[in-house]
Amino acid sequence: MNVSVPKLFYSPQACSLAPHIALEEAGQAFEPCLVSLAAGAQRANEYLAINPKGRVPTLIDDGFVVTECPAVLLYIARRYPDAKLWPDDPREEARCAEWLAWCSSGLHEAFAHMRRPERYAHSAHAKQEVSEQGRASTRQVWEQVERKLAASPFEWAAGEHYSVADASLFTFWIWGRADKLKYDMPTDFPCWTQHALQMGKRAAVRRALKREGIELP
Ligand SMILES: N[C@@H](CCC(=O)N[C@@H](CS)C(=O)NCC(=O)O)C(=O)O
Repeated sequence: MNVSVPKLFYSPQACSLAPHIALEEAGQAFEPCLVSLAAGAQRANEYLAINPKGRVPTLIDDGFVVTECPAVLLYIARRYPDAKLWPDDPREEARCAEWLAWCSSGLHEAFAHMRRPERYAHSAHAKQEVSEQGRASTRQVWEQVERKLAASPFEWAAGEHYSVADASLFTFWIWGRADKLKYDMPTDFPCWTQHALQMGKRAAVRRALKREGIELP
């Protein structure tokens, strides 16, 4: 019998890390498919035929294709309900959705202005300005995340329970530590770092980090 398993198209240290973690948390078979952004593989015709946006992540489950981190994470959580990755409680659910939206439209977009100014401006001068402003906005939004976590009495992003919001938040902690931003995460973002350390204790997180060649927090 030919049993197809979900395929996750990911690139190391990209935002696809969050669904990668979620699939590991689900504990069911999946096929990780590397799309090296460093090598420009997202622009290859073969990949564009799967995801015309030319971005990761893409998840394919038995012919069903889903893109965009919040949607991919929601799908994984609903597809594997036993893993309890999506909150039942309405307030935790709203908080989880809030984090996913903010990570995608706030954190990721601020970072994209810094890293990909050519998306937003044309002349060299304008691109430089967008990039510089993007760097400043990224720092501001990272500080907002830290304040939001500091004000929360809960261990996990959505509340008492672990959820896909934690995987998403963790991905941006990894970006904060990485070369492009090089923030001193433990000193400048202690609550977020505490969260990252908790994440690093989870076997599923460790498996995903290992596959992507990322150091533990
Ligand atoms: N809004 C999308 C953003 C996806 C995205 O921009 N992914 C980046 C990696 S973090 C990418 O594939 N970039 C490739 C490129 O810009 O060429 C989502 O939430 O999934």
